[in-house]
Amino acid sequence: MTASTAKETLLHKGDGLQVVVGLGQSGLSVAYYLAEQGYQVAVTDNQATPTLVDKLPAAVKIRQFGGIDADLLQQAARIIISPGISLDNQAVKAARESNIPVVSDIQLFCEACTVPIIAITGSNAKSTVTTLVGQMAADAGVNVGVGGNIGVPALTLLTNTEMELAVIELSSFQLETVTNLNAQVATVLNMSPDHLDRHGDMLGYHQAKHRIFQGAKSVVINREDALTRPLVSDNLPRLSTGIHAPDKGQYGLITDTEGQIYLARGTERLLSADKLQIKGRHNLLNAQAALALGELAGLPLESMLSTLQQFAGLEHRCQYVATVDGIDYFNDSKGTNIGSTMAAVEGLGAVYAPKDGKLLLILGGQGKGQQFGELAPFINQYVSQLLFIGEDSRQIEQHLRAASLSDDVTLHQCQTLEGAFATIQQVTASSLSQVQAVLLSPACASFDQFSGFVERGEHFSQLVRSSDAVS
Ligand code: UMA
Ligand code: ADP
Repeated sequence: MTASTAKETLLHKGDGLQVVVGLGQSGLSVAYYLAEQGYQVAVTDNQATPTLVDKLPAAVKIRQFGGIDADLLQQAARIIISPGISLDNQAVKAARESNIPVVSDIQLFCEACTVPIIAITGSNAKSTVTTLVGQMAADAGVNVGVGGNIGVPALTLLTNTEMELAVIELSSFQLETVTNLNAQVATVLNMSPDHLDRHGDMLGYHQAKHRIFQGAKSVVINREDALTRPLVSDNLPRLSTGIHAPDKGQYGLITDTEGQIYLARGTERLLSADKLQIKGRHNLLNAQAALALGELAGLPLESMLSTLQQFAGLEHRCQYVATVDGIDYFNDSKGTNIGSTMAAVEGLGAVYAPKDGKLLLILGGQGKGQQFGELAPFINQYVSQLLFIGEDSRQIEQHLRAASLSDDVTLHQCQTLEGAFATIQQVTASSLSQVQAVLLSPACASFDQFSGFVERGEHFSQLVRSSDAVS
């Protein structure tokens, strides 16, 4: 349909037009949801032929592609914006200046959802904790819907009329247009710089994330990360997590005289850490967060502890791939910001350091405005070989050099994963190499070279498996 025929249609149909901006997964779910509710719906997208266009319901007749249609937006009663599109988009900005409300699919979801919502955000660990809590609920016999940023548009959960609980992973992009989410339990798991190219600075990112607490009935916070605390929530039930021994009624870790670590609630030892399949200090925090969220949603402790022991973690998150010529390979392609890469380097580095082993770390991709110098202390401690790939690799190298990277760390510009594997062969052939593990934890988005972190991780694992002598 051309712009002029679209306008004619609008003139005929009058007010109440709902304009969906972006026809990705969330835009499609919104189009379906609103069309079913009887709204007049229009869709616009930058792409000339969005891949999901054939899936649009026939009732959605106004389709403006090849650019976000500013005129169409001016005629909207409400704009439902996809998370991948910035509020700074010219057409969207103009519509906001005309006082047209702009919301995300999550706003529609929370207004329609009649069951308790567990809402989870954070810079890292969202998908791990969301999956874990969803599994805890399912194992406890609760009819649970799991969705949001994790890849299942939240609105699609509403088609399950038997749903008793919704567990929703939320990104800062989804949250920046949400008001009064009214979650049963809300949490910001952790805060480290990410998406600063979209939010401008940490303050903007923090403000977006903290919208998750609006109307929350209870909250879970991370004691060691002040940025996870809601600014106003004085009288709300609250549970906290942390790496130190917990106060009464809170979650934390207790270490016994033999060095054995336990997940604990107050003085009660709940589970020995070695009973968990997910490893590393960060995963002990994730386990606590899941228990705390589940507790505030009324899930039984015994059942949650049983789920915890069965949970093997998610692909592309510090996932062991194989051992080749005595070197272990780990795929942490989901390490898309410096916070996650710090956790991976620290977690795995601590495993190899007692054996005098070092990591070979592959970094790079799209840097999203982060300050990579913050990684330098972790790299100096645990990494001997640093390989760069992707479009921001030179800038990342500059940041690290300016942040006093140790002379003991050797740097290689490799451009691609194939280039990185050629370098890995040379480096590990040297008898002087201390490398005992190769870690892909790029601290960057992948979209310069891949369709996403999954494709990047699969490509890495494929290259590992096609290396000679996989043992
Ligand atoms: N588009 C434009 N103009 C733009 C940008 C995009 O027209 O400037 C169009 C594209 O042409 C495309 C559509 O918008 O047709 C894509 O929309 P989208 O980028 O919002 O993606 P969706 O397919 O709707 O997926 C979104 C989330 N994507 C993003 O936030 C970028 C998915 O999270 C989420 O799983 C899905 O909704 C369901 O809720 C992905 C993600 O990468 C996994 N999230 C980021 C992250 O985790 O770091 C925030
Ligand atoms: P998200 O959905 O927030 O991206 P994921 O569970 O997919 O979170 O994990 C993303 C990355 O963060 C992975 O590299 C993972 O190893 C790392 N990670 C997991 N838990 C934590 C944590 N508590 N702190 C820092 N990084 C973490």
